Amino acid sequence: MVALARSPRPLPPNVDDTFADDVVGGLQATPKRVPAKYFYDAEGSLLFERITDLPEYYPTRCEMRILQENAADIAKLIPDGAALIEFGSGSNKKVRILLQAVSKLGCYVPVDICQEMVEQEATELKPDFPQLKVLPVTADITQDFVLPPEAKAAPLRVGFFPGSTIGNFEPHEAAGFLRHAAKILGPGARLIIGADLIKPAEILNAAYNDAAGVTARFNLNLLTRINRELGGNFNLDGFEHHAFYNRERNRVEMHLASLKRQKAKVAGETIEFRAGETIHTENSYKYSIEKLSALARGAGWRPLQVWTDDHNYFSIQAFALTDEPPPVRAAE
Ligand code: AVJ
Repeated sequence: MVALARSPRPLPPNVDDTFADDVVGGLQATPKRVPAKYFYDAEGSLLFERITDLPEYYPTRCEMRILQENAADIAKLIPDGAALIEFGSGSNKKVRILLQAVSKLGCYVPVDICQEMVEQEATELKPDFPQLKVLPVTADITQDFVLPPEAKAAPLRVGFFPGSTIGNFEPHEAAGFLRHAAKILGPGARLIIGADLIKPAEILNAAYNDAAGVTARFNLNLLTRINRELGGNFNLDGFEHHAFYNRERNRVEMHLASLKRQKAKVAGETIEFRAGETIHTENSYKYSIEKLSALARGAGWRPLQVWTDDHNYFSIQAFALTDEPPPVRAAE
């Protein structure tokens, strides 16, 4: 047993080791919560890949379709010599569609909190795009990070934020992210965002409660990760996956519900659970096209174009940075 409260791996620059603090802080709060970004250890990333293939989980298929059918149009937003910056690039299958459609990209910068992930991405793209300059950056996209000099020197930068990852943020955090992306990408920038749309609750509930139980395993894997990396002793049989659409707030919530009164230790702290008490592990906000463009406008972005699938389940929305400085940041 390792008594380490912190991950033993050396940390890449740009990434703070806040896992222990975030988990302990979140479990000591009321209601209990853990940030959704911690789902993605190696096992969690594999489970998420499996989720994207589930019959009930429509977002990835819809987004891939939209990208495939509109690649030439979307690529027009990425001029010759531009730097393409992907925020949180878990897999490269979406960006490949864009890379095939653009003629002379200056460089491609995948940014992800997981170093193995960005490096693997660079290696996998090499054989198919031998001319492409891939400059991976390991960073938490919600924090400030520095672009490689070549991306800074490019005539303009285009951000790519697919996968409805923006839905994991609280709306005010999403606004904060959009302002932060504007600052990182700089003058003349464009931004291409994949966002899940509001739709009937039955479809949403099915997508997050798949019959094969993969989403449940993905959710519970967070406890496995906490046990391993933070010296936790969660009993996985004592918790259950709960996911439901919260109509008032336009979000799917995921929770881990304690099946009984119990205690667990994490990083030396004892956490008590009432029977039925939950750890809130994820919000997946669904946006209308208007709501997302309003959020983007408020952060200094001008809506350019929107693409959707035939069912209007998912959207890809493009924005350009306006010349005016973004509105003064309101207190949050
Ligand atoms: C990767 C955040 C877009 O919210 O749909 C999938 C994560 N959670 N099933 C989503 C997820 C449960 C996913 N995002």
